[in-house]
Amino acid sequence: MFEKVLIANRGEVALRIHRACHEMGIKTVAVHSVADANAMHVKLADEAVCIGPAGAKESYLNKANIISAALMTGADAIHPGYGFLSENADFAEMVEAHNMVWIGPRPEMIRKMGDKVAARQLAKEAGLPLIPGSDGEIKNVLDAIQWGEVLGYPVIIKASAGGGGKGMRVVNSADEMEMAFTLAQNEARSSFENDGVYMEKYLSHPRHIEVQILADNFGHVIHLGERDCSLQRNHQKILEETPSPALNPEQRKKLGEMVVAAIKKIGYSNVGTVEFLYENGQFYFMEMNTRLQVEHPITEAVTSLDIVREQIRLSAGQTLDIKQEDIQFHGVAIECRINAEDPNTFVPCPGKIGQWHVPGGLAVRVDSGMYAGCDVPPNYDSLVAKLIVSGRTRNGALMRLKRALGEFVIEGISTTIPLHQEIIQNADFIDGAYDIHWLADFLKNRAG
Ligand code: MV4
Repeated sequence: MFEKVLIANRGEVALRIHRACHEMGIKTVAVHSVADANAMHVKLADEAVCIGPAGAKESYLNKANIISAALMTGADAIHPGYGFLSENADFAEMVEAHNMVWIGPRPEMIRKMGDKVAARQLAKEAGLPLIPGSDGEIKNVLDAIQWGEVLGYPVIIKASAGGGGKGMRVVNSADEMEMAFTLAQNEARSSFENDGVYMEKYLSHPRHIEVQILADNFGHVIHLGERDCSLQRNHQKILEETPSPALNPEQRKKLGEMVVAAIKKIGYSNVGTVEFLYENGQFYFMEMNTRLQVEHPITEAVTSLDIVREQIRLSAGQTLDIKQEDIQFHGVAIECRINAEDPNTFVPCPGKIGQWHVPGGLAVRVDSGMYAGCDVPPNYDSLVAKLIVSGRTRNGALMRLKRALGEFVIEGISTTIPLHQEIIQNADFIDGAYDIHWLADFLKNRAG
């Protein structure tokens, strides 16, 4: 096992990884920007290295400085967390080239899954159901119009190098195609330095359902159930829950088995998440995330597993000693992402936190890097805390969530707590009757 891990991240996820390391007897190295000199992830770590000025490009995305910090402190491995360099295959290769372990899947797998056309092909070969779409990239407008005919409108054009919603364009008819194709291609080129695009049939009212997997280097694969992440705004998830209120136990079992079989065929190892769109009782592969995810704690809450601990073990080359039949799912867990944002306009609201009091009690978890008197710098993501509650039933979890949100005190900045309080009292939400477009409608109606 590793003796020392460098955590190439900040905020709550840096704390999350630090905690898993310390429970395993592993020393931690924090890296931080100038703006984060007083951040909690720096205080908790055994050692800390400043890697650059406030801007993320010059600090948390500064590959050379992070590698230097790891070499200087004698770290055996680097954990990238989520965001920043977590799905950067070049960085993963750099870590390995310097004889350290990358805590994540093999760089080649990150690269393949980062190419959405290649990922679709891999998923298809592994037996996952795809959204009907183009075989490979679309090269020109003529090609695009032909695929539009084949698939039937509406269709969606996506960037091969995209993901997470960047560079997508819905096309409703052949008339719109020339314009949409050209814009999508240009947008892809300027955003990703890669103008590859492909096309899928557009699903108009799907849910976003994703499956967490764990896989070792010896072909052992298990799934930890699904998460419903349909509640999102501008491709930023706001609230996630497990199990999905849309699935019955039979569908859940089938989905899990399908994903495990596919992951074995693909030969993927480490933690990962397979994302699906779900509409009219059908699942369609969307993409695969080759990292630890923000919302992993809801899965931990219903399985009692420590996903980061397992990830570290897997990366150290240990076998997955948990079998699928050892996994028991109990109850329901829900996560609210609490952002430093205006709850009505979503404008980021960095600043100095005054009073800070987190809720507690049975089945309540708060993951946060914040504390009373700390700064929320303007340079990074606005997430200030994740509130995760669980309950024996969905209703029980919702009652607990309402209670916990009411206990939270964050002064000095605006947060999205009031938005969560409204959402969880909505009748549709309480019924679990929401898809990926539900929140936009809710916000529109709320604005009056
Ligand atoms: C889609 C889709 C409808 N039909 N693909 C958004 C993120 C990116 N990973 C893929 N996305 C979508 N792909 C087809 N064929 C709708 C979305 C989508 C979406 C998906 C998941 C969660 C929220 C979303 C919000 C808008 C659009």
